[in-house]
Amino acid sequence: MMSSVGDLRVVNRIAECDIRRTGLLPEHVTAFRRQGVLVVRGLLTPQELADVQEAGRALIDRAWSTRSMEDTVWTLEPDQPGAAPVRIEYVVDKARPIAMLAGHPLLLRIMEQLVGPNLIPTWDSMVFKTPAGAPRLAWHRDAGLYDNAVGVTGAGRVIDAGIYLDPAPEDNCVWCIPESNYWGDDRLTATADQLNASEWDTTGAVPAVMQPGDLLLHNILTLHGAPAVVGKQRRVIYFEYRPAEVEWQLGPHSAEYIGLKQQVLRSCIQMRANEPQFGDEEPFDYQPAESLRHWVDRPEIDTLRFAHEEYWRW
Ligand SMILES: O=C(O)CCC(=O)C(=O)O
Repeated sequence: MMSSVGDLRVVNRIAECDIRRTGLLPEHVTAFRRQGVLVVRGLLTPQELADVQEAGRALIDRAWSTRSMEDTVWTLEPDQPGAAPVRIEYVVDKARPIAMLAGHPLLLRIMEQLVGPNLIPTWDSMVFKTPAGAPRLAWHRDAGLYDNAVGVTGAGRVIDAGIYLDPAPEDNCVWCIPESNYWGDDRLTATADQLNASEWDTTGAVPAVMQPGDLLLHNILTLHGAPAVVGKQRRVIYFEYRPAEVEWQLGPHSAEYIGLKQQVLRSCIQMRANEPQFGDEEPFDYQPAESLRHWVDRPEIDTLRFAHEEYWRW
């Protein structure tokens, strides 16, 4: 079901932006602030999509062949029958095409518009379903929530950006409840408990049906979940972004983390700018407020992996 309001298309109630046709328009920003979710079509070119798909394939193959739990979440202990990997952390450090994706100028301009000029990357992960299967992802808000989270960021400046490497049809996609980003804790908990009481209940939710190369933005406060699936592949690269001033004042990471992740971002932008494939692009111009340029005077970094647990403030 699709309706059209000017340039803003509304599909099953999630607003959509055709990014290479219109850019991110004020009505897309308004829809995201209101609903806590926005579909952005066609972020990746076919070549970049193929490169990141190949990188994703290699990371999953490595998980299967090593059965390692390092930075990798499995459904069961990896040596148990039926175990399957479902998540790999710090993927920017593990694959050059994913590091270059983290420097994508169109992606970063969207994030700058929504998060503000002081955006920093916080989490980077690949969440995936292999044909071996993945269990339901229960209804939840994402981690790293603030006290009084709705007051801090109900309108959405802490954002998860999911870049799709495979199709996500209705029976294998993320579902979310628009405007739940404004719910208080009691309503949120009661609704999640109710929905999670049965194997898969989508009451009040809408599906985020995605195509490879698309981007799904969700406010980390938006209630979302995904059904169990077997026999299908769906890989999503998730980059989370936060405003540095919020991280500086409230955490969850230490102040030192801000400078390190700004260095990661700047390295990814530079890596992409040096790559002939992206020679025609205007690189993203990262210009946070002067007082929040925490990379200045820091030693060079030799990794893109800064483990959360070494930098928690809480
Ligand atoms: O891509 C998915 O299936 C959902 C991932 C998710 O909600 C999460 O990792 O918190």
